[in-house]
Amino acid sequence: MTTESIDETLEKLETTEIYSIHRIQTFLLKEMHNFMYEHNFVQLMPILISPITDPLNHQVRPATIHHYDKKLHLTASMIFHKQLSLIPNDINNIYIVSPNIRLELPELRNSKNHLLEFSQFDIEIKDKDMWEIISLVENLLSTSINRTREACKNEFRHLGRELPELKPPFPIYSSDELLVKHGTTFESEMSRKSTTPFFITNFKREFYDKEDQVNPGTYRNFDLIYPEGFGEALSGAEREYDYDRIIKRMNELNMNLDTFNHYLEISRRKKLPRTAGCGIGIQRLVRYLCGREKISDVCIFNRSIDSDFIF
Ligand code: ASN
Repeated sequence: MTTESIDETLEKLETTEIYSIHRIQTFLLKEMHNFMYEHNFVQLMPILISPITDPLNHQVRPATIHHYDKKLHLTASMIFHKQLSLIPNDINNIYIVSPNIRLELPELRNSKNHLLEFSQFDIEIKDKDMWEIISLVENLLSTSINRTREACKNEFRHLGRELPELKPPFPIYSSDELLVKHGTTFESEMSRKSTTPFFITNFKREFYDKEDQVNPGTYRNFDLIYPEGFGEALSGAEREYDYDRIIKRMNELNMNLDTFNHYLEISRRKKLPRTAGCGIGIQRLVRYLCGREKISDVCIFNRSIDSDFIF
């Protein structure tokens, strides 16, 4: 654990750099909200405690609290609430700026792209496929980033960051193709070499990312990767919604079905809508825009995995 002293905390709070970073973040989020409003999205408020949360694709320490005799999880992502909120007939597009808690294990201690708590710009749409989400998110990010680049020239100058203009469409690769070509470190290697963000499709991960029925063993999901070595930006997918399919995927991953009994009951009653979506890590996005070394460099309050933070 790296201990953080009062002097170090004050030093960070007193730099003007952190204010330039947050001015950029403010403008960026304003543009992203405008985009969603213009595209008819309904904004939801975040949910912070729930009997179920995202099981994630990697192990984290449990983050739970108790209320009476009920055990509640702090939100790891709002994936299930996103799906459920699209049940009403007239609601088709939703998004949330959602705080997520992930008590990462020490293995990720040196990661420059992980925090114990972060926020994601989380999007879900009814009756759309992954290609439509890819095209929406590419449009959302390139429009908002290019406008921020123009509007925040002074802040970028102050940070010494020359952010290139984004020119969609971004390239799309599949993970199996990259694995053969570059080996297991394809993501970080391609991110370092690339000058444009790019998508990678087809990862085997959480049960809720849809398996391709035509090509079993392949998955209708994707990540967006930033260039210049900034790594993963977001993950997204079409979702499993059919009861039998969900049970099959949960069993493959040896999950405890009892934990999800109410969610499963909704899908058994055929109420879970067919949706697709993605979640953009906001601090990762700001780190890329501002060209900072570590994700904690863009946070006023440090939430690095091994930091013994005092505020
Ligand atoms: N928000 C992500 C998604 O929509 C899931 C996650 O953060 N684990 O796919």
